[in-house]
Amino acid sequence: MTGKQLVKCLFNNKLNRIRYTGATIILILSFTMAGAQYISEVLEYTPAPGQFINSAPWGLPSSASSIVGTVNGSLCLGSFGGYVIFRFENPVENHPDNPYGVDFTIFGNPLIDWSEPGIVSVMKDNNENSLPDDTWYELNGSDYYFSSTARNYEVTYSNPGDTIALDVPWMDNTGKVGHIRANSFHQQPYYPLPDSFPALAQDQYTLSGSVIEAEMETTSPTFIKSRKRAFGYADNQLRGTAPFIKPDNPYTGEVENSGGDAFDIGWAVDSNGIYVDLDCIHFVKVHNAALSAEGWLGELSTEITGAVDVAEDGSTTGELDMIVIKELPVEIDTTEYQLEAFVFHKGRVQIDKTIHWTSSLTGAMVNDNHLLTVTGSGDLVLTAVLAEKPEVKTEVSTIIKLDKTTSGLDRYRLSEIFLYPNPARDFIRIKGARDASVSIYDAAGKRCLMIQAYHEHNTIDISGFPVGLYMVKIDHGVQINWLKLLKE
Ligand SMILES: [Ca+2]
Ligand SMILES: [Ca+2]
Ligand SMILES: [Ca+2]
Ligand SMILES: [Ca+2]
Repeated sequence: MTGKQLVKCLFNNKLNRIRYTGATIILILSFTMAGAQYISEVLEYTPAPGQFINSAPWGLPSSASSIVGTVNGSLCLGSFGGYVIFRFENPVENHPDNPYGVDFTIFGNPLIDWSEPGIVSVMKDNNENSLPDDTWYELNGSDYYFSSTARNYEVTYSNPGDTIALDVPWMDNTGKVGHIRANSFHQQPYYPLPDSFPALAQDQYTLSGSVIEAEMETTSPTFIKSRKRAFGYADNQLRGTAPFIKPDNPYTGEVENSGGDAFDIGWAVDSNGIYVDLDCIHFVKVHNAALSAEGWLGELSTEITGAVDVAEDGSTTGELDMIVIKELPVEIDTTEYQLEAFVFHKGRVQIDKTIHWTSSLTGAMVNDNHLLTVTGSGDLVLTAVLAEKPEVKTEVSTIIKLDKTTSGLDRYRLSEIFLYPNPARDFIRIKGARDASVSIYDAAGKRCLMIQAYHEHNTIDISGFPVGLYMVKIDHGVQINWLKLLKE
């Protein structure tokens, strides 16, 4: 943050303090007290239907109040899209001396194998009216580049009526339908009731936002897992110990310091997915990012127990690089499988870094485009190592079962999909693409080009692109490939 930006943040803060308190003496105190801010006010709580909604302690308006001034409240957002908007009394600074670059921590109630990820968005009070009527910027988490992540997802929930728990039907904006299932543990209606949530329509309502795929493991019906995401989601990382102003390092799997989910304002992106540099923020929004119903445990629903900003501390250091790999299915029955792996530095994607792969299974190999090929069956552990920094590594595992009858899916041979020439100056073609949707992203994650119904003989004009590295997404519906492109 520049000195000028800092002054602007503090000046905004000063105006707010005067507006709220009229007491300049408190204003001076707030300038000298470092960190240690909890949520000061919840501005909106709009849950999605869910088993904890309409009942204490998790799903009433009083639940929203419970997360103010503490890290031990109890608030449930319900199913996908349910959200809460809160603020801290003073702006949260994106300060360069904050540990690991992270600026605030949100606490939830995750377990070791039970994550209920929420996506966090932030807003700066640009018009200085103390209202969240400015622009939301989403904080990009580890799963942002996965093929299963989507923006602008919408789910409409319909009220089944009655005064007892009934399945709540939903339909998404791709036409998919399902139910939030009623269970025997929670017998009140799951659709928000008018007494508590008078602003919500009683026939149906729609919630929207980015969606990620929950990584559910259901091979054992009595021990269902929802795997922890790598970084950047609420209700995901375990809690550590006080003081809570000293945060977890989000780029390591272990719990450091306060634990909980640490967020860096530097992960903020605009609606085009381009990183923006905010010097401070005033409002935070969390929405449940996953739509999933799993057996007797009920739907995934983000919980929040409080939030706190972090204290500046230039002396705290730790690993800031991370390799994130999309989890593999429990079993793979094909000789080729497209991996999705991304290198991050301080939570921002780095597409020019090289990953080296090693495998526990003879004959298994991963090429430069992260395409896995195998020649035989067995347990497979893949280790991805950052070439320039071997201590940064990530493992994924699966079981290769080639003898199993393969599905009837008409798979393309993945190794036959490649783009050429590469490096390229004016145009590229993608061999093996048939009626595919092709998108090209730049190093900032911005989509520069999208072509529908692409066929392998067509040329793609990239002559206007700036020189640099790009990621090309080739979507065949049944499968998605990511390839790197170097523009000269
Ligand atoms: Ca930061
Ligand atoms: Ca939870
Ligand atoms: Ca405003
Ligand atoms: Ca950590």
